[in-house]
Amino acid sequence: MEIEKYQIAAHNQQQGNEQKHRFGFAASEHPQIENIIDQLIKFQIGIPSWALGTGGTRFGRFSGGGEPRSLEEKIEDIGLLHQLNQCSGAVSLHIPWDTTQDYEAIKKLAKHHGLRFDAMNSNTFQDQPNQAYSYKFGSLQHTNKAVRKQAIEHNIEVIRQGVALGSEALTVWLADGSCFPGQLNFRKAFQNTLESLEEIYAALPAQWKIFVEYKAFEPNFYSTTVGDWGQSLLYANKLGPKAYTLVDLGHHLPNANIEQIVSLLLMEGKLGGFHFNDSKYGDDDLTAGSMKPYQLFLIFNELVEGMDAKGIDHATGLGWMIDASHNVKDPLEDLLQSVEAIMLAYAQALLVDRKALVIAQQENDVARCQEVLQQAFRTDVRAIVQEARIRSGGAAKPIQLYRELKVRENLIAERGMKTIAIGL
Ligand code: PSV
Ligand code: MN
Repeated sequence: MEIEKYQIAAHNQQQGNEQKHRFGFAASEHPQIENIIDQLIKFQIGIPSWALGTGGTRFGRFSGGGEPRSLEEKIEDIGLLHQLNQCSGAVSLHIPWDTTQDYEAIKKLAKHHGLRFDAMNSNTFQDQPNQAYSYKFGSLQHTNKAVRKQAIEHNIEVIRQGVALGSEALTVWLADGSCFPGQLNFRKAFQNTLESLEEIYAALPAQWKIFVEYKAFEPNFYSTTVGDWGQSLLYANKLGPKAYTLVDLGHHLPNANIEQIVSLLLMEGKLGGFHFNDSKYGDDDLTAGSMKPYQLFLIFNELVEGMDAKGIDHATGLGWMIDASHNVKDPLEDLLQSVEAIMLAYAQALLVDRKALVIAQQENDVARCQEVLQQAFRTDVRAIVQEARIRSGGAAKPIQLYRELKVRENLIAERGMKTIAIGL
């Protein structure tokens, strides 16, 4: 299914003058509004290919039907999102789940939907059928060189597939670690992982980056070999200039100050990319901004400040991707909500009065610092984000139009009720 331009135009027409009034008010309040709109229009969020189906837990999975059955259908779904909001213009693939035989056809299809390929993800956390060695006790860290070699080769194969599709980054997330004290020699595990990553790094084409994603725990519950940003940064520094840290918002121990992590990684020139999601307890993979919208804003506040300080382009400087799972919502509606929350946080961060904040910080005027930040956070920027979306050809109210056009019902009619998207 595809949404036609005239359907979006008719929907936008129907919204009447409400948006004009709301945006007019925002414009009168913020003289820099056109600049903010330009930045919002350029900002694109990568959609993970593995988040288009219903997620589940180890206790069960309740599919809503119409899930994409192939890579082509996953791209079609992301195309629908992008038609609706015009800011989901990238896709992040996971190999081998998304391996294709026809790269040219996939590239053409993505182009048709206005999508580019963001970071490719390797998978050495699951065993694949016909695989010679098991990853039960790790992959790049494994005590057996042959297992490490197999995992290295898989990552190099992912780079090869990414090159064929026009991607320019590889994200490595390792489940490697240990479940019990004494199981692992930490230093040996680190060294093995580093040596393996060095071999993968050596296979990166000139323009490519490698993102080392960290995670505190799960599936291993005693130690994780890339367990936090410090360990990821160690690897990235040792590997070289093409290596960066990737921050997944759900991968920290409770109450970690993620905005401070982001700020320091940017300072070190080592922040490469993001996996957006939200959480209450652990790696819950919930809709971005659904639990802690203030935290999301504070992260964007550091991003904007830190990127501007370094002259990094907001839209292209980092890999902006979602990594979420949807147990009870329609995956496409959930992704629309995540993208919207990210855009709102970005817009609010662009509104922060930086000069006033610098002065207040310099003067140790703590109350004023909070006032400056919360002035931006408490601003209703929905009309600004909506205006940017409408100007770039998207729908004023993406979820409303999605429902009016009965997109899910159409997908179920096309694909059936019992389809299962390949992924987790
Ligand atoms: C691991 O929890 C993770 O965040 C990594 O990014 C994986 O690639 C992704 O989820 C899907 O399993
Ligand atoms: Mn992730």
